[in-house]
Amino acid sequence: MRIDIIAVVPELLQSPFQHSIFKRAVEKGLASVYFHDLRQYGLGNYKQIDDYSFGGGAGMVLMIEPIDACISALKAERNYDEVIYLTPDGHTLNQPMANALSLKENIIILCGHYKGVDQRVRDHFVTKEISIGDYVLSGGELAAAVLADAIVRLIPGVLSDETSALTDSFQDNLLAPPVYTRPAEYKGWKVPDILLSGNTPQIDAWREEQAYKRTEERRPDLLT
Ligand code: 6GU
Repeated sequence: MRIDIIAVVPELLQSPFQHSIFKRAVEKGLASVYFHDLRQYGLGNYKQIDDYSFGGGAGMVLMIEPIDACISALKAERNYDEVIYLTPDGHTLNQPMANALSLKENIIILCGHYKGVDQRVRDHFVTKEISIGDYVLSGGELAAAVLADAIVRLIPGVLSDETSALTDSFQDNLLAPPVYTRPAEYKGWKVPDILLSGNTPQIDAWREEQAYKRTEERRPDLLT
């Protein structure tokens, strides 16, 4: 999978992609990520990318020309399955959306900034609008890192233990159960006996029960 990210502050994006999951995915040739500085497509000597909102109101709006120039340059090179716009008024990201996106070949992620982008960008270039939750970030860059992480770790072969994505929270609409590692006792705090028993069917049953209890307590909405 190839991911092209268009951002106003691409510097915010560098570091998360140089470690762990992304690093491994890139090294294995399973994913590649490219960053594009919208400013490079800006208008005139000042490389203008935003302007005042028609009709008045506070906040600048990202202009259509630089975004069209950047997206068109990318589309001239290859076909894209999706052009995703990250915005707090998008559809809230969930695991099924991440699963579906992990099967795509090439995607563009456009990060919003300021008061957002000219509506015509959304009407004519964008194919999906995604929010990462009900709170407001200063820009879409960090949201892009979150979205890309959620997608890339699901590409087959990226995780070393193939089963581990399957037992994630949300993958079966249940939160993950508690996990423990050595030592079996620390300051008198013991690991549940069942996990040390070696009885796999009983351990599986315990984990499922714990996952259910945790979900009921914290996220009853997932059970309905
Ligand atoms: Cl995608 N962008 C911004 N600016 N804020 C957000 C968001 C996105 N998702 C949640 N909050």
